[in-house]
Amino acid sequence: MKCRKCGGGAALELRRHNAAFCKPHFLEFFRNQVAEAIHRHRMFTRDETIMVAVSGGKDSLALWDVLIEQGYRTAGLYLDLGIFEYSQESKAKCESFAAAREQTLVIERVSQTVGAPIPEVQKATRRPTCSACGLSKRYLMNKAALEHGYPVVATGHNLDDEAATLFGSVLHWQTEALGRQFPVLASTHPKLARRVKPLYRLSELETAAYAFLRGIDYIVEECPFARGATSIAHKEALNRLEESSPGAKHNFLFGFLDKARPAFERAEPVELRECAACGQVTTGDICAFCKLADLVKRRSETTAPRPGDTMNHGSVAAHHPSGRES
Ligand code: Q46
Ligand code: ZN
Ligand code: ZN
Repeated sequence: MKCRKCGGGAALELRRHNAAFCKPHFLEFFRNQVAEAIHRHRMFTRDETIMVAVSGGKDSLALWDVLIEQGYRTAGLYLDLGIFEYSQESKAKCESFAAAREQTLVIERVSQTVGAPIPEVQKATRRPTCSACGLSKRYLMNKAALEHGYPVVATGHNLDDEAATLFGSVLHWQTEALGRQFPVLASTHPKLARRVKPLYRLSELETAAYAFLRGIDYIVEECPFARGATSIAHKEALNRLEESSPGAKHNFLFGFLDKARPAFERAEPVELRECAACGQVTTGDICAFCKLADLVKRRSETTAPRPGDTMNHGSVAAHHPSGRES
C-alpha cells in the first residue's frame, strides 16, 4: 500500500475514500476534514473560546488536540458522572491531557447538581441509564458554558455516532429528532450555547488512528452502561453494511444531511422560556432536568436505610454503592 499523496509507505488504508496515507498525510487529511466541517457549517471563529466536552475517550481528546494544534482558543469540560472506576480513570486521563498542554479543564460533578451519581439517578427514574445520563450531560454542558462565558460547546461525535443516531431515529421515525440532527445546533436563546460536532466527517477508525498517531493517552474501556445499549446494536448493523459496501455509512449520513433533513425541519421555532426552578431554557414551566433532580431528591428522602447501612439519615441515594463518592 502506497500513500496517495507522496507514494511512500502507507500507515492507514481508508476504504471508503479508496485511498491510503502515510502518517503525515493522514494527519493532514484529518485536519482538513475538521477544517472543512468548521468552515462549511460556520461552527466558530478564531475570536471565540470553544468549550470542548471531553470524556477521556479517543474522540473527544482527539478533537481537543486538533483544535489546540490548529491554534483555536479552547477550554475542556469534564462531567464527572460518578460511574464507579470508569469515571475516576477517565477524569485522570482528561486532567493529565489538560496539564500537559497547559489548558483549562472545568470539572462538573453530576452528583452535586442532580443530587446523586448516575447509577443512583437511574434507580430513581427506572428508565434506561443512558437517558438520565444524556439529559444530565446536555443540561450541564450548557450550564457550564453559560457560567464560564463560552459561546460554543464542541463534542467529539464522529461519523459512526451520527450515522447510528440517524439509523435509530429512522427505525422509529422520530421526526423531531431527524429535524434536529445536524453538525451544528444554533443558539436560539441568549441562555443556550451553540453546540457543534467538528468530527462528524471522520469515522471512528479515523479518530482512533489520529489519537494513536498523535500519542494521545485515552481511556480504552467504554462506560459500563454502554454494553447492551441500542446505539451499539445500530453501530454493529451499520458496520456489517460498511464491510460489504465501503462508504455506506458516509452515504447514509451525508445523503440525509444534503437531501432529506430539510423535510424534517420545523417551520416554526419552538417557543423557549426560562425554567421557574433553575432559570435554564425549557419549553414548559419546569425543565426536564429539574424534574429529574426532584425525583432523585424525593427518592432519597423516602429510601429507608437498609439493614447493614451505616448511615442513619435519608441520603443513601446520594452515595456510591461501594460507599465511596466518585
Ligand atoms: S456515559 Fe452515560 Fe454514555 Fe455511559 S451512561 Fe450511557 S450515556 S453509555 S456516552
Ligand atoms: Zn504521504
Ligand atoms: Zn430547571
